[in-house]
Amino acid sequence: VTRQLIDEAQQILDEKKGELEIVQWQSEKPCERSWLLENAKGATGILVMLSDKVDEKLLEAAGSQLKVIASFSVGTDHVDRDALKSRNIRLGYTPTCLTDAVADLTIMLILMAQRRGGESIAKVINGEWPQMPWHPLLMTGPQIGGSTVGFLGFGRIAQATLKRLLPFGIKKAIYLTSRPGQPAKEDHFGLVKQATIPVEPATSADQLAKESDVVIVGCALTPSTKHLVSTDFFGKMKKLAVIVNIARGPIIDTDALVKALDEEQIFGAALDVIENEPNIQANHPILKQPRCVLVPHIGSATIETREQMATESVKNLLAGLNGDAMVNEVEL
Ligand code: 8YV
Repeated sequence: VTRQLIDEAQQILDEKKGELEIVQWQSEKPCERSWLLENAKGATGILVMLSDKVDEKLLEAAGSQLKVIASFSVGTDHVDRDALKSRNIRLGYTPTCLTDAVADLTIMLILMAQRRGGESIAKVINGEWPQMPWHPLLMTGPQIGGSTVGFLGFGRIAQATLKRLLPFGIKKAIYLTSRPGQPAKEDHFGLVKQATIPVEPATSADQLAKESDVVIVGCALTPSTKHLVSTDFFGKMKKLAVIVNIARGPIIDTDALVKALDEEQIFGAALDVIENEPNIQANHPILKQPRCVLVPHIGSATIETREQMATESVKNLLAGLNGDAMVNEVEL
């Protein structure tokens, strides 16, 4: 178990101590790879986080008795699924319990980007407020009502975000999935078929970039979505458009984003994730962009959600060990 857990989750695990030998990373710092490789040896189950790469090397280190990986996440890009499949190892994850928390944060980020939240807070903290001139357009940004919102990826979190956006009076939603131009396969809240505004599949990333006032990056990170948003994409976006990333950092090319902001090709950005997180150098140009808000991957960070993620991960781990049904299992 590569983290310390909380409350119910830790309790369920501790109650198993008579039956199972449990080896758990004890520090609040992220688990070290060398510790994981060493302690995985002989394990039948491993509970991991996003920063723990589950690859051939780890599976080799663990040995052929390994039955289950339980991930404390909805995303599984840190896991080599093919390697698990070929070894008949099951994979548990937590895809549903964090939907609301991440969708809530997405709303915060959209408003931060449109209403210049980061820039505003900085002005107050830097003591600039008393000197600020006043004119009608001071600190103004585009309004959320009336926006066309483009979703790159239209799964549960994106659809929960759309549900929250409807009362703001957005005009239209468009989305791109791995099947461009096709309606989303799953309609989690009945909005694909029956929203009060047009909700339409985009035929390409270009179309989505051109039409959207707000772009929400909410797709999985795969070889085909890495740098899906790069110079070309930014070049097609509207000057007053904003982009929000609540998925995975590498979907947006950070250098291209810095350039787009520098050259005022877009209005602003708000990111929960970024390439090479959490190791962002203090002098990274993105941190100097007043129109970019960056928060440290807190999408799922509500007390309720994190408790549930922890509990579900432990339940998935134990179910995998016992050959029982998991709360949520990835079909490999
Ligand atoms: C992290 C996430 O799991 O679930 C995901 O895919 O990106 C997050 O919810 C969480 O921050 C714990 O590291």
